[in-house]
Amino acid sequence: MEYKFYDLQIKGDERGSLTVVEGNKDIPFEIKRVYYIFDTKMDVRRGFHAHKDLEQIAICVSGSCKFHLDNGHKTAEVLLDSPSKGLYVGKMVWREMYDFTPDCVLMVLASEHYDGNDYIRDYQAFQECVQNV
Ligand code: T46
Repeated sequence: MEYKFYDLQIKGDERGSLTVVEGNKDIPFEIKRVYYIFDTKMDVRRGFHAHKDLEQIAICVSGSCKFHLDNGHKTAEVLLDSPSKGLYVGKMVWREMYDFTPDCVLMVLASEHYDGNDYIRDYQAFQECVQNV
């Protein structure tokens, strides 16, 4: 399964906390895009796709949410509940995000610019791709 956690260093002092992520240093790719998901309504499930080439690191900078990950052979349920916890999700992993808390801000660092053609949104098509590898 192409996922793993990165422990992001917290630089805390009497004023509070600061976490930094540097591309190609703290994480294994150059950061080309940042987006964040917030104000997610209760019981909403998002995602429902895999990426052909994109690699990403997801960080809950506030609140928490869960990821359902699936590589076509194995699945995993993963909790993101700390701004110092980065979830790496590699290519060809089906993802669904759920159980967003009302204060959840899910920030995602991406290895590529946005490209709608990189998405596989049909689960059957995803299964066929990963079974043929
Ligand atoms: C992912 C999970 C974790 C853009 O125009 N540019 C962007 O960079 C992104 C990410 C999205 N969009 C547009 C496309 C849709 O019209 O924003 C709208 C919502 O995107 P989407 O339905 O793909 O959102 P999620 O939450 O299903 O998935 C997102 C990312 O798209 C995806 O890469 O891995 O978060």
